[in-house]
Amino acid sequence: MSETDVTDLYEEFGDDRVPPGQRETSAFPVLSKGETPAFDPGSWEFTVTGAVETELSFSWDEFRDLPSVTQRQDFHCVTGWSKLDCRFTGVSFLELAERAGVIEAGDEGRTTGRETPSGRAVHVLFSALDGYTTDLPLEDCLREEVLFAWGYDGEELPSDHGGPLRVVTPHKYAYKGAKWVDGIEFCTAPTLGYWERRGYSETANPWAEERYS
Ligand SMILES: Nc1nc2c(c(=O)[nH]1)N[C@H]1C(S)=C(S)[C@@H](COP(=O)(O)O)O[C@H]1N2
Ligand SMILES: [Mo]
Repeated sequence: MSETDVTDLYEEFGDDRVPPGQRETSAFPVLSKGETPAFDPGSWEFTVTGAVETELSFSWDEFRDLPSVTQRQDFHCVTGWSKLDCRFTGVSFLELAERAGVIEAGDEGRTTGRETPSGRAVHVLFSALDGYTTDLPLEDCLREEVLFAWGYDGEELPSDHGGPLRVVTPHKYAYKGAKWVDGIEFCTAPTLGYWERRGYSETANPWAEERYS
């Protein structure tokens, strides 16, 4: 399977691949606010709602039939560790945003939030099976490396790491990547997720050390 290496995305943000204040680790620690939730492939449903032209929902089988990509990415936890060269396989955020009609390619391939009857999408709220939520400005999500990942290192994503499906955000601290994700809502105004309400940064750029707000 072909693989795209996006580990050079740091060049957009800073001089060093490992962001300031981070230490490289070879382990892949598990960080969850609670227990790993149960996953039932028969009843699992993924929804795309909010300021879109067409709200979408997918069963597990339908989600797995979506076009997928494999990428080599780095993973930066706000608690100070970074794991380099993770291989994630999944569906790009752009793929879902296009299917729902959130975005429209402009002249130079740029994307903009589109007006819908409920307004213009500017923000995204991710939800998950354990009740976790996290949010990001829409423009920070409209990037090829934001993936809904079901595969890790050629295997199914382990449940502790968010299997069956998690978000990965290699350009952000990893709390922006909802494990056990089961929905995205396109919002017409900024809204705060679980850690963001508790003082963590909304934008979470590791190269600017945006840890807390
Ligand atoms: N649903 C859910 N997603 C989550 C969390 C969580 O508690 N619940 N923790 C976040 C935090 S703080 C981090 S650092 C990463 C950790 O991912 P990992 O356990 O695969 O290392 O997941 C993020 N996504
Ligand atoms: Mo974290």
